[in-house]
Amino acid sequence: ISSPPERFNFARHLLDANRARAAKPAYIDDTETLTYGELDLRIRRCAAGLLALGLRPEERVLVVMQDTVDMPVALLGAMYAGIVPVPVNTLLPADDYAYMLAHCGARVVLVSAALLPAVQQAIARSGKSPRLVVSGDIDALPENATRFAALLDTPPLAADGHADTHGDDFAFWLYSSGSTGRPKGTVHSHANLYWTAELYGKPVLGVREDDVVFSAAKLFFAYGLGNGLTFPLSVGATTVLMAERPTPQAVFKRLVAHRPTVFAGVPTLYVGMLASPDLPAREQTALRICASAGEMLPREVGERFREHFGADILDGLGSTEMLHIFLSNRSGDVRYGVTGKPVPGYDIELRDDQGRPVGVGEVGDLYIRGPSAALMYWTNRDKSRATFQGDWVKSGDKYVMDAEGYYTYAGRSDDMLKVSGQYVSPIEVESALIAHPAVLECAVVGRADEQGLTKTIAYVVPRSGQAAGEALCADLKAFVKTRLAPHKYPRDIVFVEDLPKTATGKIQRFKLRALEG
Ligand code: 3SK
Repeated sequence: ISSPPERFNFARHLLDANRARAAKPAYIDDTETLTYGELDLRIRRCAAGLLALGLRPEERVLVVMQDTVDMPVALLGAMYAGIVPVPVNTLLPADDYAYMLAHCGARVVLVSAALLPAVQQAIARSGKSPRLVVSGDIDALPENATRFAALLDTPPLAADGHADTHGDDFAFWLYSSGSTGRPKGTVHSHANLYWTAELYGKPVLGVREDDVVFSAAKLFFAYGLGNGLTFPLSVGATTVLMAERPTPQAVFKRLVAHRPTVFAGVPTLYVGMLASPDLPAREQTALRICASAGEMLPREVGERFREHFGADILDGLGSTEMLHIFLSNRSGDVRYGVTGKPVPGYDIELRDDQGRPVGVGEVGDLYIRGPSAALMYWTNRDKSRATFQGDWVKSGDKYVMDAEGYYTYAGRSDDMLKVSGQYVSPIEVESALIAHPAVLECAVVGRADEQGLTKTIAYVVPRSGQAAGEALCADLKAFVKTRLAPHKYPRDIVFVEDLPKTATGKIQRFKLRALEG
């Protein structure tokens, strides 16, 4: 696989790759179909529009957008102009947006109309006054706002008018969560996108020009960005986008209506799909291959899915820091319950606490080396140094390798939980719970459900005089939902008289984990 040229702009690279497909649908969303020719034109118009707003190459633009055709246009339009898009989770509370806005220093926010209220609250709290560009239907535009549609009326940059970026120039950021502190702005280059397509999208997932691709994981996730943008556009496939939440019903509707051949989801979704009475018959769908990431895919889920749809799910492990999957099962060599082998082009090492390689069958901390690694965490030198160690990136996962070279997940190295494919920091959930007047103390851990998937459980010591029961339980869940992204609320609350602690008063989460078996 050849390296990209030194001067390399990923948006320009995709436009060049698809010049001969002007009439072919590139994207189908809930309201329109965009051909490759129209995509090309809109990207160049968007690039010109962002520059006309006064943005300059290397400046960040915050992107709080649902998955509609405007989202890839926004991301690639910014990159074409050398501007750095920062797509963020669309389900975050206003406080998180306020932090990100201040941290990335964006002077422009691209936002879907449905998400405008949260963004406006964030702006009010941040003390900043960015310009807003609103995608989708909206009756009354706020002051200081432009319609995304108006941006697309800007005369386009020329077909060779892209920013003359180096492959290692900043292309975009993604925020990645940690067990402590604020999310980290993970900075990726133009070349990194290229590498994920060349190393995983084409040879492992096997996305082809004749595919219709549908990713339930949204474009603001590293996983969804690869599945729904980098890979299909690198081979000229057609991609289905969905703005709504990825419930089994919403997914079934697209599987039947658009008959995607490639589908990407997370284990919780696959479990929900298989349990649903509305599961479509194999004949109603056209699945050829599927991907799963985010947490370990339980073996029986993969097996039942294959039996029903006749398509394998390739379970893999990726990270925001590596941009996409670096350890994966392969078609023709699928072992459900195992994450597979290193994706060619990536090296994996398992190390003990002293940093020495562990032997076959021993659990070690997973380190990865590969060309799609992020450049750094923005303005976070300590965490950058702890994660990006020379050529190697510390993943934070524990793994074990068997004698045949297959890797199996053995837990997280820190207290982080992965719920529905997204990180949840127990400390963040505890901080939200403790703000409730009825809570004296609390500790949050993960519990595996009957499928083996992690759910968040809170152990709560109520203040004296507080009745611990159903009503308080419901109240606490609702309270957390108002403060944190919805996937973070505790699915179960256990009321206890006290929490296990060390002599110095530190909560011993491992003892609670042991209770959870
Ligand atoms: O969670 C994962 O395994 C993953 C996969 C691809 C890209 C990003 C992530 C976090």
